[in-house]
Amino acid sequence: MTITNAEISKMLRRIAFLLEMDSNKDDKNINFKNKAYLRAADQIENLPVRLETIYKENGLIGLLQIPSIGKAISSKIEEYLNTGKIEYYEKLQIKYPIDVDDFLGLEGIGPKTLKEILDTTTIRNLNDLESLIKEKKLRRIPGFSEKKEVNLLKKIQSHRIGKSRFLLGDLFPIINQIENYLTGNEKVSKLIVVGSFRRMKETIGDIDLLVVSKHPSDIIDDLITLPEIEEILSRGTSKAFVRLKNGIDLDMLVVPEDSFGSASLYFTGSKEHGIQLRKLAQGRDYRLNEWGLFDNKTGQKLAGDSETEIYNLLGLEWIPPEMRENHGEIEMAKRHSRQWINKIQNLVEYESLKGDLQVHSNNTDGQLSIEEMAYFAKTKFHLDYIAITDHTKSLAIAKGLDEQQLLDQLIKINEINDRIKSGDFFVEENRPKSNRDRNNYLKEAGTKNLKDNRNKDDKKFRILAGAEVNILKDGSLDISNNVLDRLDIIGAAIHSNFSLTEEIQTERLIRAAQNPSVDIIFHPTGRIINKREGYPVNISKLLFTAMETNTVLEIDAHYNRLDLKDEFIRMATDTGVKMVIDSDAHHSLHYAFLKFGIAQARRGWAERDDILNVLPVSDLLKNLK
Ligand code: DGT
Ligand code: CA
Ligand code: CA
Ligand code: ZN
Repeated sequence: MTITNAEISKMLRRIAFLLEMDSNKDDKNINFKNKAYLRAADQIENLPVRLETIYKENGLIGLLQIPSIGKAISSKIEEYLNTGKIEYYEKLQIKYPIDVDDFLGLEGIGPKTLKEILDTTTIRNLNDLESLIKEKKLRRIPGFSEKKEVNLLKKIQSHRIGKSRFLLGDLFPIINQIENYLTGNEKVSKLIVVGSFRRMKETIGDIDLLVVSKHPSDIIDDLITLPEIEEILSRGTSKAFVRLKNGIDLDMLVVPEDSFGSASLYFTGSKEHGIQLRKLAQGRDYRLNEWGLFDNKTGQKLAGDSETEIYNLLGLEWIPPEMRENHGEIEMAKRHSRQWINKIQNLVEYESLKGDLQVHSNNTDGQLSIEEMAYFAKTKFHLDYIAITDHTKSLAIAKGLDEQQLLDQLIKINEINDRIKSGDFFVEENRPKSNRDRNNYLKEAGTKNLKDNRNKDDKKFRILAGAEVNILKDGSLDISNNVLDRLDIIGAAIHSNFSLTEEIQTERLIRAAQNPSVDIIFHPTGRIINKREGYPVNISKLLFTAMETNTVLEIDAHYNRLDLKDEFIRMATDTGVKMVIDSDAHHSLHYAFLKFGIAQARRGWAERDDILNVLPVSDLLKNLK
């Protein structure tokens, strides 16, 4: 039996949910327990190595080396891996016989509220809850109202839609595993993941995989024995359609070498982009499909093995997948167009960021110390600077810092910077070790192929002292300007009062941007993909103020935010408003999210000049207000 990371983390989420249901409001211990399960679940979801493998190779000790996995949780994982069950969970399920999965991630009804509903009703799943609302019975329970019913019904609906599309970042580890597994097969000569995944869309409906091989049937056999697969929906001699255990479908097609380009062009999409290309082909009396580009008159195949060749024969330059949305790229990509060639040459590139300007530490809701965040930023992700931007005092749930704590943190950061300048901060012996040794784990965490340039310019690494200041209801900040001005960089963000009108929200952001201490507006619309739409903002007005005040807008690279959206990024580049791409890291592993921010920027056609943190730190600072 194989149990995937996704299954384990889901199981931990179920336990966390039931634990929270089971807790009294003021039982600190239980609250702590349930959060520990959630942290472990987050960690496991982002793990590039299968837990089962770690367990097979190193046993319980191996599990314990993973950050956020302690004794209690590791032994439950062990039990799950060995027996497929966790007794602790089964017991909780007897007490609360509900379909937990239905409620995981449902906004508006958390475990505690559900418990209140269960005290007076016998609902088991989401359908029951929906019926309860439709029968106008929920409002009879204290604390509910007609208005809440209407709201909740909307949330249930968007929850259902959300469940059918997956976040790009959630799929990354599993797609990498499948890619690695198949490319290890000597019968596979080429492999590419196409579809919305190659276009790096924020959410993915299904995974499309294209393989070149002379032995299609063998490859299909190999694919369908993957432990990640739940169900084979259909299989042919050169294609397979399967469902993975995490619920997403995977479409695999094996094609001959000389159709690789045309097939990847076709299946990368978008559909609208493909339709335009086929129109261009028709205009030249050609026919374009997944097998190649053909001349209608002679029936001859003109191209097929390379995308570039096909684009060129259609009179176009090659178009990066992130731009294939029929948003004007086809008109602009005319062959030899200077404008287009410049655009592509200047498009912001993966791996081009020199720093990360939204990083949290364990002084607030981050998981690691400032030293650790700096150490791993440099040694594992090859960044030259980070800004520590912890939350500020009015964000109580994140233990936000007050003025004095910010100034204390500034002193601490200066000390660390001094240690860095002295030259030996980044040597292995000085690796910060907080609670347990995570070396082995980080070694495995996909960093093998990064060049080891340690020592060369270690001394230049710089930690900027910053803050993620909270924007209050009226647009003022919760920290006074004279303290903010002593820090290097300030991001301001909205974390409360989400239901105000567009006019008021825009006014709040404009006022924050007009504040001379604010350098960046963090995650400007506050959305959480599939969960929360974000507060309404008049982006044009915000951009105008940003331009006038030289305020930077952030592209938050965390894959559940990716806020700004691509269309807003394009508006920002058109307005000349500068942006930064930040990981919003609460753990060093989160630096890996930066690539999603870059993808988002590329989907918004942003160029290097539009993104300030491609610059060295001194130039970056010169460009801030
Ligand atoms: P998704 O899966 O909803 O996130 O989005 P895609 O873009 O991956 O869409 P999918 O998986 O349905 O199809 C993959 C690609 O195949 C799509 O981007 C373009 C191509 N394709 C699929 N169906 C059609 C179609 O009916 N017409 C055309 N022209 N292309 C199609
Ligand atoms: Ca797809
Ligand atoms: Ca598909
Ligand atoms: Zn924030």
